[in-house]
Amino acid sequence: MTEDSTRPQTPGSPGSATPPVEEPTAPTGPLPPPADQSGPATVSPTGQATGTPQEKMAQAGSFLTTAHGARLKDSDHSLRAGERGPTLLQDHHFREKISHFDHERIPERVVHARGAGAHGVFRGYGTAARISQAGLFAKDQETEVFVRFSTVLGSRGSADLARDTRGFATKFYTDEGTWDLVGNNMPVFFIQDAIKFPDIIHAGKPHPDREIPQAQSAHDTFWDFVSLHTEAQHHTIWNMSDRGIPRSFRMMEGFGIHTFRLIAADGSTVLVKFHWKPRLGVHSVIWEEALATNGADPDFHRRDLADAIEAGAHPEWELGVQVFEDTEDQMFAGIDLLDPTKIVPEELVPVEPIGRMTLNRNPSNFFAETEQVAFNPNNLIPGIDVTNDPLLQGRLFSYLDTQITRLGGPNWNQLPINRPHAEVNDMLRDGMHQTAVHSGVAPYRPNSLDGGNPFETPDGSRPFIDHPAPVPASVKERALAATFDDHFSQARLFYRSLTEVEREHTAQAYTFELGKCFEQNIRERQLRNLGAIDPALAQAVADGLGLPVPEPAEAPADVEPSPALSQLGRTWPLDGRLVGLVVGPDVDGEQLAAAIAEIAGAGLVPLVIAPSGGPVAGQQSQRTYLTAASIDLDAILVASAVPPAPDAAPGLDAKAGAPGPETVDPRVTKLLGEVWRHSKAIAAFGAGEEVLRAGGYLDGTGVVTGSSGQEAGRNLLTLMPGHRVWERFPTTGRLAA
Ligand code: HDD
Repeated sequence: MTEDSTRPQTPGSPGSATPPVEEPTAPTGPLPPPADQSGPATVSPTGQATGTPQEKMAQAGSFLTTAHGARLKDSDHSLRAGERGPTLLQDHHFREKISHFDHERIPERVVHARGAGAHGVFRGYGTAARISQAGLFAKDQETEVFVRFSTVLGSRGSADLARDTRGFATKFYTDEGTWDLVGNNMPVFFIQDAIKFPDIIHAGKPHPDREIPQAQSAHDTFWDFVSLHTEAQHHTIWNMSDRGIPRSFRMMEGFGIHTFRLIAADGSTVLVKFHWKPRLGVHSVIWEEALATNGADPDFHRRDLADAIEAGAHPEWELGVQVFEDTEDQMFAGIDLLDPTKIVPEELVPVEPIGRMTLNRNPSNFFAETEQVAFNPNNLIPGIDVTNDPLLQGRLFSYLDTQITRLGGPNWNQLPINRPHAEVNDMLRDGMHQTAVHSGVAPYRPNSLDGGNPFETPDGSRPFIDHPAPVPASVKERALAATFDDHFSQARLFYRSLTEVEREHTAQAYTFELGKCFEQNIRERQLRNLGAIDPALAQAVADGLGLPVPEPAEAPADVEPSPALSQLGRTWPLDGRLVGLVVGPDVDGEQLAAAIAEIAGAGLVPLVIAPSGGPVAGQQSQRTYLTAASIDLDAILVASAVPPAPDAAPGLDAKAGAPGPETVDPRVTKLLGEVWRHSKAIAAFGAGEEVLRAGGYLDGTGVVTGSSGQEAGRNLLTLMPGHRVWERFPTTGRLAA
C-alpha cells in the first residue's frame, strides 16, 4: 500500500495486509449480480479498517438507470448515426446526463463560502432553567445539532488557513422548533449596523478589477475600509492576533456576539451573551505554518475535523452564558450591550456553563449537508429572543433572503439538513422545489373547510412569543446612540491583555498586512489608529514598514486587562494531537513500540516517519522524510540515528546548499529546524539523542530525552499541554511593557 498523504495512518493499519481490491468487471454470472456495494477497505486515522457502509453509497441497486428508473444498457457511448457519425438529438440518456451535470453547482455563499460541517448532540445541564424556558437547556435533555465552521472571505475552494474570522454556526434541532446560533470564533464584529455589511464585505473580498487577492485581508481595499471606519478596529485586532489562524476548528472558542434575551417560564427576562468553550482549549498555528499549510494542505482544517471524528476523538464545547439584568438602558459597567463591537470581560461577568455539545458524526454527503445547510438567526424557539442590536436586527432579514438565491427558491427549509425535527404545520404552499404533498383545501385562516386547522397555539401549549419589550420613545432617524461612539478602548483592552509573544505575533501580522498595501495614505491612516490602541504597537509596525509614527487618532484609554483574552498560560487535554516518530533503518522495534504505546495510550496519534514508505521495524510508516512537515505535527520524537539515505541527494527541498550535520539525513535536519522554529516539543532516546546533538538542539528549551522509548514518550507528553514551547519564540522586548 502506498502512503496516502490525504489522511494520517497509524501503526496496526492494514497496510500491506489489505487484500487487493478486485477490478470492476461486467457481470459474468446469471443476472442480476448480488447488490453488494460495500466499498474497498479504507483506513481511519487510528488504523481501523472501515468498509464503506451501504447507506453511504450513492447508488441503491445493482443496475444503472435513467432518472425515471429505466434500466440502461450502455452509459459509455452516445447514440450516434453510425460509429463515425454525428450524435443524435434523440439521445435522451446523453442529454439527461450532461444537462444534470451542467447544473450541478449552486451559487456559493456570498460570505462564509468555505466551510466544513459535522453532526452531534447538545446536552443541557439544567443550569439555565431559572433564566430560560427553552426545553433544550433542561437537565440531560439531548438535542441533535449540525455545526458548520467556515472562513469568511474566501471562495468555496480557498485554503483553510487564511488569516480570517471563522464562522461557528450551530443548528439545534429541538422538539420546539429549530434554533440557530450563528456565531463566529471572535466575540465582536466589524460594524455596528447591518446596513454596513455590504461595505465591509466588498472591501474584504478580492478587488473587483482583477479578482485578487483570494481569501486574504492583506490588500488595500480591506485596510482602506477598516482604517476609515474605526469601529472595525476592535474586530481587526482579533484578526491580526493568533485568533485569526486557528490550529483546528476543534480548538476555537465560539461566540453569539450579540446580546440575546432569554425568557423564563414565569415570563421574567435576562440579557445574555453566548460563549462556546472548547474542551481542548484555544490554540493557533503561527504565520509561517499557515503560509506553508495553505500550499501543502489547503484542506487542513476540514481534514482535521473529519479525521478526529472518524478516529473517535469527538470534539466538545461547553455552552455558557454571561448573564445581565434586563435593564431599560441595556448597559453594563458603561458598556452598551447592544453594541456588537464590545465585549464584557469575563473577569467582570463570568461565563456560566449551561450545556455541552459533542460532534460525533461526519456528514455522509458534503453537498447535501454542509453545502445545503442554511442557517438563519430568525430560527428562535420559546425562551430565546433577539434584542435591538442594530446588527442583529439586519441579520434577521439577510439570512432568509440569501437562501432564496443560493438554494433556488423559498422551500429550502424542506431540504433534509434544514428540516426541523419538530412537527411543521405551516400554511406556506407551492413554490420552486416544493417537495411536500400538502393535503387539505384551506391553507388559510380562519377557515371552516379544513375543520379550522391549523389553530393558533394557546399560552399553555408553549407558543413562541415575541417578547413584549418596551420600545424606547424616540423619533424616526438614521442614527446610533452616543454609547456606540467609543471605537478604540476595547481594541486596546484586547491588546493589553495579550502576553508579549502574542503581541509580537500581532505586530508582525499588522506589518505583513500593511506591507501588502500599496497606498501610502492607507498605511499611515492605520498607523494613526494603531497609535490610539497602543503607542509601542504603532512604533513596532511603523518600524517594520519603514515609516515614521504619525500622531495617534486619539489618546490611548486607561484599560484594565482581561487575562481571559490571552490564549497562553493554561494547560489543555491532548486528545488527537499528532506526534511524529522519526526512525532510521536501525531503529529498535521494541523501544519504538513502547514509545508508540505511551503516546497512543494518552489519546494522541503517533505517526511513524521513515526514510521510505512501507513497513519499518514492525510498524507501518505513515510519513517519509520527504513528506513529513512540521505543520503536520504537534511534537516530534527522534527514535534512532537517521544517517543520510542514498536518495537524500541534493536537489531535495532540504537545506539546499546550507551547512548541516553530515551524520544526519538533510530532510530530517530540515524537519527538525521547522519543528524548533515553530516552538513544538522535541524528544529523543538512544541514538536519537545524537541526532539532536548534531543539530545543536539537545540542550535547548522544550527538548527532553528518556532512557527508553516509553520514558522519552512520557517526558514529551509533559511538554505538550501548553500547546507550544512558548519560551522558545524570539521576542524583542519592545512590546513587553
Ligand atoms: Fe453573517 C453567513 C456569522 C453578520 C449576512 N454569517 C454567515 C455564516 C456565519 C455568519 C457563521 C455562515 C453560516 C453557514 O455556515 O452557512 N454574520 C455572522 C456573524 C455576524 C454576521 C457572527 C455578526 C455578529 N451576516 C452578518 C450581517 C449580515 C450577514 C450583518 C447582513 C446584513 N451572513 C450573511 C449572509 C450569509 C451569512 C449573506 C451568507 C450565507 C448565508 O448567510 O446563509 O446572509
